[in-house]
Amino acid sequence: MTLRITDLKTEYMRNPLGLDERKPRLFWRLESEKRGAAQSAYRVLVASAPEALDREEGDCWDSGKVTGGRSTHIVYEGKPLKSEGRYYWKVRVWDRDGNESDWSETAFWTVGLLSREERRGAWIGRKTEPNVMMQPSPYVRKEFRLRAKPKRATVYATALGLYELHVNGSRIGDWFAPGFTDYDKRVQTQTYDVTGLLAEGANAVGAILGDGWYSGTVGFLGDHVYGERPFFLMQLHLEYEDGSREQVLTDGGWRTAKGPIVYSDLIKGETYDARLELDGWDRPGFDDSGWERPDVRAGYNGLLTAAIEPPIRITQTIEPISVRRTERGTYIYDMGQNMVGWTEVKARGARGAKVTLSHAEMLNPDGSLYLDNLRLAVQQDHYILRGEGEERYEPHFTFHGFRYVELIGYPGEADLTTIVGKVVHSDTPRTGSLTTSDEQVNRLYSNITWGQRGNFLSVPTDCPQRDERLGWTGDAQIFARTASYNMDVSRFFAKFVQDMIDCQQPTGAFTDVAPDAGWIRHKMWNTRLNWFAPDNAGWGDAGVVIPWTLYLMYGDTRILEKNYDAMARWVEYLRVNSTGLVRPDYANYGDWLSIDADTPNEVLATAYFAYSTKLMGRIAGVLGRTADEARYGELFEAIAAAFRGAFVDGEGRIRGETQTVYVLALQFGLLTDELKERAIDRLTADIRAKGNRLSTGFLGVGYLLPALTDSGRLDVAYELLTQEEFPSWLYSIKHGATTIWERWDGWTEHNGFQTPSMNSFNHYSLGSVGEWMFRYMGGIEADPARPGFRHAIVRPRPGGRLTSARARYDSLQGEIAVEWELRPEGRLWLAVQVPAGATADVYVPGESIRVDGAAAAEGASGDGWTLHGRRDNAYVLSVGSGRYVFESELA
Ligand code: RAM
Repeated sequence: MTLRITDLKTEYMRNPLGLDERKPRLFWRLESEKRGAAQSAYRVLVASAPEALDREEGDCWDSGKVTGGRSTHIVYEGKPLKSEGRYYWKVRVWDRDGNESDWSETAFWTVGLLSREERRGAWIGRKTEPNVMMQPSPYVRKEFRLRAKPKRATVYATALGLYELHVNGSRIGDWFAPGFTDYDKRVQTQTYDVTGLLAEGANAVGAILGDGWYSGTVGFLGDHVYGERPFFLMQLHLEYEDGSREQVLTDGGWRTAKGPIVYSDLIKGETYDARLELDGWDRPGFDDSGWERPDVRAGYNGLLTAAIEPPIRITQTIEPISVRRTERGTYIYDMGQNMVGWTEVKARGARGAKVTLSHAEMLNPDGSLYLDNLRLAVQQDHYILRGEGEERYEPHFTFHGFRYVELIGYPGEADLTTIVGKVVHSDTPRTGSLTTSDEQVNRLYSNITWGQRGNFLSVPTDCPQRDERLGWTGDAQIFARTASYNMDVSRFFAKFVQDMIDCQQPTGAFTDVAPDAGWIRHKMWNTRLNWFAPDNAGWGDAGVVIPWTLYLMYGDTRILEKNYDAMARWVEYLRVNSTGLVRPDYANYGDWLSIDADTPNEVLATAYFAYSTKLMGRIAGVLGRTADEARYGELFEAIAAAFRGAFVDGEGRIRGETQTVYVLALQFGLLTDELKERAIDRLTADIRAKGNRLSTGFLGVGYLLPALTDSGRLDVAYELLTQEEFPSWLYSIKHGATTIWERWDGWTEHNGFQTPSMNSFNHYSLGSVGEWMFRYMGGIEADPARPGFRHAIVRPRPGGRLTSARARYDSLQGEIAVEWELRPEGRLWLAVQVPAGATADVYVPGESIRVDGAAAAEGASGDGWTLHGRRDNAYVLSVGSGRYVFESELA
């Protein structure tokens, strides 16, 4: 048996519940000890019961033996799926010699409620308290009797707002459900299997409701953006052994009351009065006679869709590394890491005593919390003690960005065990890792991943601390590739693309934040803001760049198909709103937060117009739309020519003469060969003139090191990477940064803190250099012709002061690992690992190559590998799966 099958997934998830996808896609991985192991055929069986699979009967679908190596995105083509159906599946494969594998383990998925008529629960809420600005969080509950223990019990739940579900005394599910969407258009629903929690006789179900993005504060857009107060909708579907069914639905018969959560707001923090706790409210037998009847909402016009985004979870707890008692009698903790989430505190004290937890990213020079950059956000949680022994508290519907915590009003002596930090974000499993011989570069990589963990919370937010935390599209697109090396963001970004489409303007313009959350309206009202453009270059383009990135990294063609028309409308919008294919010079964000290097808007916008068009051509090609492919290809060439005509002079100078204009022109392919030479000379001259320093903002920074490396200036790329003087990545690290800062000059020796009106210390955009670290330094590159790493291009670029690097990427096929080390006398040692079922082209730089310890000549081949020849001072080999060791001599 040469191949083993592992990691069965449906729609990128392990055994997902409540899908509403009518043709879900199936995934598996292969394992083998043999080099070059690959699948030559597969057979999938899908059945309505596991027993049928045991008999090798696919009563829902039997794919038959299908020839081919594909093991991802296998589209279910069986019987139409039914609401609430359960589908079990397994797969068997054949290797290249025709050997049959064992059947895989059985996996399953369940289907949610597919039709609107099945949504029978009512939206219930609680009327607001008069004359109260910040409203208490409503509790809702229902008690019911079951005639027997059910065979299966499934909850379908959602809220306009946030909900925390409880069943018979247990808290169910994750945090911040149902997530942030444009609630005017859609809300996601979650599905939970609660079979194990229900019993014969009395049972209770309930929820605590939060305002969240629906009715709480959203960024700087104020509160009540979508609605006045939260509403909850739930259906509990029960199935008994005898086949009979029953439902418990939210309706006017439920009960509601306020409880201990005095208020809880994403941006404004929480106050919790433990004296008001409703002991036993989520268990049967609780006396709710004093509770009110809920307020039932008339209806909801938006769509209810099964959750696309991964759940938000606590993924780590962090203990503080130090604590200091201040003169005021408060305690200031250092968590040792700028993190996002909240703190849990334990206390013992008198009834009514109030403990406050205040959170900040930095300290002022006098050691106090630096709160200035929070703007209107209040990162404080207040806990009022009940006065009965040890009490523990953590907040419900709020989160903070912080490294430091001030504990105020603490009864008794606090120490390092008094608080613990909880790291909270969308649970996108880790897929990448990078370590090098250089501690600072390692720290930089760590800061990049912390920036992602801190900001991927339902949507990719710009920052987690101030009153903003919005899904800025420009930030997301420049970081998308880095993000997808670091973590499995397949569904996270698929959801964000949906958010972008939901707020695409009738003109075709993609907005600069998504969900839009009334931002467009806000821009129109607010004279201070109405100079913003509707279609910012590098922001709106996220609508094309992100789907393309998902295709490249995961091989997802459905995301391209599904959104093709929307993407085409964006490119058409750009075309119509340009003159002679040159985009206008009106206000936009430009190369946001560059350092004394303003890139002219029209240059930037025309370059991005070309880039989106180029990607559209490729996307059309992938989808077999050949006429469109040709049309976009021609349009791209014409835009590139217009760009050169309008902005590039005879000496190859590009208008603006910033580093960014050169790197964009190079990376987007806007220049002729001759102009390319000049551009790279001008770019390096500018970097040299600045003392080997960069000046790029959000957009330029992502392409800077790739452009240098692709143009033969790997040396300059490494110099920038390891530059420690301002502005540089390592400058912040030299000054203790544990996350990527919003601005190169967020804090400098010469000026101290930047303006508090915009100074986040946890913004991932400038961390887009992570992409270069994986693709070039580590050398793990995707191949657009065989996307999703069915075929990888492995081309590590040792250089700079680094003497070794190790990069790993857990692709859909399995783990790809590259490890290189410089050994004495200029020798390079390189180990490459390719997962079963995948292949790679490996570029080994240097002279006189050895493969697996033996000298090899061009044209040679061995177990799993063939050495083809030389290109760009490197040996080029093709390899199958397995681990290979190469050695060479670097010049
Ligand atoms: C800032 C945001 C974001 C950026 C926009 C243009 O307010 O933090 O990062 O995309 O401006």
